[in-house]
Amino acid sequence: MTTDTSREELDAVVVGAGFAGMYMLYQLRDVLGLSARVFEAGDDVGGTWYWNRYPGARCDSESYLYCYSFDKDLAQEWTWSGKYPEQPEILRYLSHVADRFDLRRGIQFETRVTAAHFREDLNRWEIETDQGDRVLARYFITGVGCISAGQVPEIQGLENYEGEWHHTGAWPHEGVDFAGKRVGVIGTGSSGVQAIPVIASQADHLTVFQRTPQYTVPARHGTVTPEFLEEVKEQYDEIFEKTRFSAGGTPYGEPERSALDVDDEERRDIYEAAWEEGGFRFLLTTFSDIRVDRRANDTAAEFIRSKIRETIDDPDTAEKLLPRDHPFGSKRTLIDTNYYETYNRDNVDLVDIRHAPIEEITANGLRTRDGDYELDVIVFATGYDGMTGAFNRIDIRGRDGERLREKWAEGPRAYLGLSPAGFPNMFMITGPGSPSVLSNMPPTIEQHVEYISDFIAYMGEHNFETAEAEADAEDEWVAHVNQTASETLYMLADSWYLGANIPGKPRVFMPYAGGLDVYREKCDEIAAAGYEGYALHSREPIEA
Ligand code: NA7
Repeated sequence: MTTDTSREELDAVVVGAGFAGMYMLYQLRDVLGLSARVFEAGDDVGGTWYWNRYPGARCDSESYLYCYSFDKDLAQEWTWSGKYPEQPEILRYLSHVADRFDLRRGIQFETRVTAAHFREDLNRWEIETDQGDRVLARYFITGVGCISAGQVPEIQGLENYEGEWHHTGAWPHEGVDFAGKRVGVIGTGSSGVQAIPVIASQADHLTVFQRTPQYTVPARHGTVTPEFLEEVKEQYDEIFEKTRFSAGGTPYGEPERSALDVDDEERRDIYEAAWEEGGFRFLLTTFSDIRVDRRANDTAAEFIRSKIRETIDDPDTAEKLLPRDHPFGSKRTLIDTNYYETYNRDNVDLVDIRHAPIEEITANGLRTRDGDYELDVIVFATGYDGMTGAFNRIDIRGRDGERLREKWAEGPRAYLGLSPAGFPNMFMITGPGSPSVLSNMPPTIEQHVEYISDFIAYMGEHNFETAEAEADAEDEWVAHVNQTASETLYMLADSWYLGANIPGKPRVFMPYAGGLDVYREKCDEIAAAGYEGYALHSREPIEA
């Protein structure tokens, strides 16, 4: 970075034009009246939903909850087509929001932020992009997404592969033609589980390479009607209020009964009903203890295993699909449409790469320890360098030139998962250490954006120049995040929540598992106490 100060100056720079960056821009520009610019790598809005165009890509939150709540008219005028919105529909929704609030005017597309350095001499962030932009901004705000840094595993030989290959998170806009082709999908997380049934229906042959069998619950799109989606609008005030003050960003309510306090028949009936209803409700509304008590969890896990055995015709395939090495819900719960049924198709094979790992990508396919597979297309549904990957791709430096990626070498650290100590006036929307991915995303994003916006307004009113998390407050928060996670079953799975999918990444549980409701309360208390835990410095030196 140069030291020239004659460059454009803005009140705020925001990185990313997904749900988070778009709403942040609206707050900064239209509510606070500040100058702000969003830098976005894609050529339009959408974030995750701009990049994830793989077949079957869909949201796992119910459509009427997967939207902004900040504008009543917006909520009333948009009508979803079904229970879970498909990627193109969410993109249309976000495009509609961008039009409605004239957001594109404040977004610079096809521009990646490469560096953000805090200039202590100016009390400003100096931001550089890959398009040669250099701007100064009082506030540096990230809306980079929790799962945006795609991860293609380093498998020997990929450079020699003569077929076509794609990562689900960087899918070609023109689509991929699978007709008549032999396709391999590596990975059976949310992306793989959504893509596999659709690819199977289009390809000549599909081979699925599975490392860890997962628990997946049917989505059941048919259980929501157009009438319901219209009716729900009349109750939006109440629904959004419940959502805001819920643990998981849904209005479903928390179950009170324990899975261990009912007899086998009643428990089975409750699971059956939730299985028929489909989706996250199976995890969230059946029993109070399946996420915290291993014995309770085992009852849900065994129920799902029984469903897998019932569904799969071939017992060997069923055996390979049975998840046994982690509790249900300890990895991200999956929601599917015809996932298990797909393995009954003649053109689909399942290969267990836990026992026979992939050794090499060859010119014509891939080789596992047990044999060769000829493939015309390889789909990497291999996930993301979650929570921290997108930050580490930017050269972010705070006070004394400290690099964020060095500060986070042993795991991410930030007060409230929002503000890293030593990085004044930096805010991370749904950053590591906040509820983020453990909640339905729009409410958790709105909570953060509104907190940041209120904080910035407060700073203006009180003539504060910088806000910086105090190291003690950060330490306490990080300890609290770790303590909260240790009381759950999340620690028992090798998940991306823990960074376990990335070789060499420190094993630290990154989201805050205490719930959006509890988190919101803490943030509100902190704000009411004059932003306790932050050192606030005035614009003018205070004379003694
Ligand atoms: P996920 O959930 O991280 O799933 C990635 C899948 O790829 C999972 O089955 C992994 O197996 C597998 N994987 C990852 N690396 C490898 C290697 N090196 N070899 C073989 N298999 C591998 O990513 P998704 O894109 O599906 O979902 C991300 C989030 O999007 C999801 O959680 C939702 O929040 C939406 P593993 O289980 O690690 O053994």
